[in-house]
Amino acid sequence: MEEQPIIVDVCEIGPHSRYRVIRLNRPERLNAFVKAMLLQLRAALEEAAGDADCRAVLLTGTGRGFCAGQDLSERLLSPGAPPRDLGETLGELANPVVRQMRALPIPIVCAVNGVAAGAGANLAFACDIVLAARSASFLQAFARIGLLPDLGGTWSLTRLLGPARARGLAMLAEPLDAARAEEWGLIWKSVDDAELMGEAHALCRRLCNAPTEALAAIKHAIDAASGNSLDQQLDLERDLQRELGFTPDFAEGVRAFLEKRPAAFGGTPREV
Ligand code: LHQ
Repeated sequence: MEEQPIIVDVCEIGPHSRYRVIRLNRPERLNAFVKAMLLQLRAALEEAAGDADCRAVLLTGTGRGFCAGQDLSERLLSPGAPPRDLGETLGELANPVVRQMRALPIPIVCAVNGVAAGAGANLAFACDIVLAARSASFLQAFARIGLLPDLGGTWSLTRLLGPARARGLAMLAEPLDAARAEEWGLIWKSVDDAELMGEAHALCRRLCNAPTEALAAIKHAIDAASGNSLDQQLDLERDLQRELGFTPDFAEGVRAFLEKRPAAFGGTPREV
């Protein structure tokens, strides 16, 4: 049977509310990236962006690994052949995926089901909420083969951990287990292996019932924070809060609080 490197499932939550599960699916290669996989990942994210009722994405891997980064067998040189242009692969295939993930106005939950190495680790860190199975590990494998962290790794590691730990991980290329990744603030949570997918789906359901526009604003503001001064960030918060103050979700949130009942958010398709 022909390989299907990306599998997408749609989970319906209610009227105008669903989430999409995107699964990296080359388990015999620990879901290492090949060109078709990056192209299909891009298409799957585009579909999610274009689906007005899609309120969260769950990204995970099939089998015992999450993703082992670039498939290195695609990079093996035959004698005399010129080296492949890695900049082209990043510029045309991988970087657009990270840009799409950050531009997507809904949360991306990542369920790291096993080892996440090289570009695979940094794909996880490009998500919004990262859960990892206790047995999973993160490996900035790049320096082992003469490369630097890509897919935004030098940005996300520095931002999440600070330069001291970012340098250590990138230069020493040692694995970091899920518990330590949680302790360091690199991920949201590590959970028992058997509970990973249950927790990830529960989070997605919760996010589907959350105020969609507020989540989009939170994602945008937190991403903008590292490039902004406090003054700029205060202005951005003012502008976003102004917009949120006019949403039905805000009105419902306040009403529900005062009526001492859980809020019933959403129900209208988001703008695409
Ligand atoms: C693999 C791979 C793999 C091929 C496991 N390729 N077969 C550049 C350009 C464009 C876009 C994106 O980014 C990049 C940069 C990068 O991503 S560079 C980083 C590339 N990745 C790595 O260097 C990681 C290589 N893999 C490993 O170090 C290990 O496999 C890890 C630590 C991930 C897992 O170790 P184990 O649990 O001991 O598994 P294993 O090594 O036995 O792997 C299982 C199979 O998967 C094995 O094949 P086999 O036929 O022997 O069963 C591996 O050869 C294959 N595999 N990673 N990246």
